[in-house]
Amino acid sequence: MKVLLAAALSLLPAFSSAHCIAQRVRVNGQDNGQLVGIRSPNSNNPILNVNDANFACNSGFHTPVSSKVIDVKAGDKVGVMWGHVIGGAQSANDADNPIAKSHKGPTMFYMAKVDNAATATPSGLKWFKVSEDGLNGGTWGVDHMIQNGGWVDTTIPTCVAPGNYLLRAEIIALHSAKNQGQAQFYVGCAQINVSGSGTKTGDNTVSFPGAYSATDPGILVNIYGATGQPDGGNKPYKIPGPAVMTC
Ligand SMILES: *[C@@H]1O[C@H](CO)[C@@H](O)[C@H](O)[C@H]1NC(C)=O
Ligand SMILES: [Cu+2]
Repeated sequence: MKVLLAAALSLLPAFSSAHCIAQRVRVNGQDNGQLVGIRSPNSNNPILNVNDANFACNSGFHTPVSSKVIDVKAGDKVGVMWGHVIGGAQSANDADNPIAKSHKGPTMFYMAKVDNAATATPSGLKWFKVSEDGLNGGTWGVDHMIQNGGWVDTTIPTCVAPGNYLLRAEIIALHSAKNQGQAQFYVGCAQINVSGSGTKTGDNTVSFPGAYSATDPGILVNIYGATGQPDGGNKPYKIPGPAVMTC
């Protein structure tokens, strides 16, 4: 019994360090390449504090940060790829690439209007939510991300005004989230230039940090049901943040 418990505990550090990094951007399936047009951190460690000063776009960037601003049209499908480390797999047959399977949780995208996406400071911006994928029939947004080889796509709303934006990709890993301060936030920001004839620069805008509280029902949450499965206890999962903008 003691031996089993010790063995189980010894697995925990490896379990919790199987993190991920946002690192590629694709437009309608066309990959722009590794670290092009995206601010990606060097470290795959998550942010744990919802009030972290760098909650918007992360910190500790791989340098030089890409000066590329990726052209997209309103209505285009834009995707961000996540990987265990920069480059994807850490080793051959890396079971924790793009992320450890334990890391259940939602995936989301937000956008914020900026003057120049290559140089914009991410703090103090007004972010609107573009899309979200939480828990549906026992399947999490992160499960879809893993099924898609690390890619998560979103559609740039057709009503968005032309111009530069930061596109914030986010994953929340909830495997330890029953304890306050243990939800893991992974973020990266793509640099995009939207063309089109829309006029909106957001609805239900929020600040990062500021939008989330450590005790939000989707952040301080036990995702394990009575059978020990990460099924949310068959209750609906409340994705943090504002409602998705509609056109
Ligand atoms: C954004 O795209 C528009 C339309 O294609 C173009 O005229 C403009 O120069 C681009 N701006 C930037 C900063 O890339
Ligand atoms: Cu992790």
